[in-house]
Amino acid sequence: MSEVGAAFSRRRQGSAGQLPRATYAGLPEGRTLIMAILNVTSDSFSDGGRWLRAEAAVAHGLELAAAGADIIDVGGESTRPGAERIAVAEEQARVLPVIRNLAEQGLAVSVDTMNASTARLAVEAGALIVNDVSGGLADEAMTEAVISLDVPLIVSHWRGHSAIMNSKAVYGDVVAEVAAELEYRVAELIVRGVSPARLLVDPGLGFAKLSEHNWKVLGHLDRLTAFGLPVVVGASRKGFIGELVEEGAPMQARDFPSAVVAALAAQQGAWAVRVHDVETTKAALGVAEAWKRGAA
Ligand code: PMM
Repeated sequence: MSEVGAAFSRRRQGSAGQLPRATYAGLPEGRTLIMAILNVTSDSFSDGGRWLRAEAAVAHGLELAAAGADIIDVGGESTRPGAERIAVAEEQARVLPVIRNLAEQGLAVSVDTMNASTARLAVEAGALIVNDVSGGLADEAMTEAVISLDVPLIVSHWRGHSAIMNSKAVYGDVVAEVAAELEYRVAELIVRGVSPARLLVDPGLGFAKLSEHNWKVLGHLDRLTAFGLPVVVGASRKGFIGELVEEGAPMQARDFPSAVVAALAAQQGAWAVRVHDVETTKAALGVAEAWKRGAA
């Protein structure tokens, strides 16, 4: 077995039968958390340009928290299919003032970035979690950054940047390949020195995945929860959800089906769901929790 494979199976044996370590900086335990999306971007597919001014972004972050968000996920670079990269300095100018302000007001903040330097500055500004949709693959320096910062890292399944990712949505068995690639990535990070207790995984819905791939991966989410690591699911308002509502309907029409996906993901043991509409998600997660209590 390779060094990477051995590291993962050692880690797995160590965690057999235990629930994922999912206690970060006082975040609630025992229920699926709501990670609310705060895109400080000009071109995100569902809310681009709305929160580009720092004051507007901070005000929206506070609204999301008041509505019941547990974590505010602040991102400055759009990762919608086809999106071009932006300069790191531009990303930092967008997210850092917002993160600093929200963290100072006592909110739990994660930073959605593929850049190690942004992750470092964001954590200095008060972010508790680094959410890297590339799982550290886009920037060589990310692994070192999360090790030295000693912060949790959300590792998504990822095959390449937004500009080219749709061409990489080619699978024989999507469930097996996503699980294997993500498992390999996690093992690599562990071999390089990231503590397993600092890792979370995410199927990366929409990243090098067509609708049918997203649904397959969701339908077999147990393959990812079996890693024994906290699982984050980000389906909110994505194109495959949009296909369930009337063509041309406003983005908000995707919030109800997104919330249903959140409840189903919660039932499958998701640690957190990354969403736009906190209120509807909260109601849906309430159903999942009541159902779970009923089943206990
Ligand atoms: N999706 C997007 C951005 N960041 N982070 C995680 N952990 N999981 C996701 O699925 C994810 C993400 C793209 O969607 P957006 O434009 O709505 O932010």
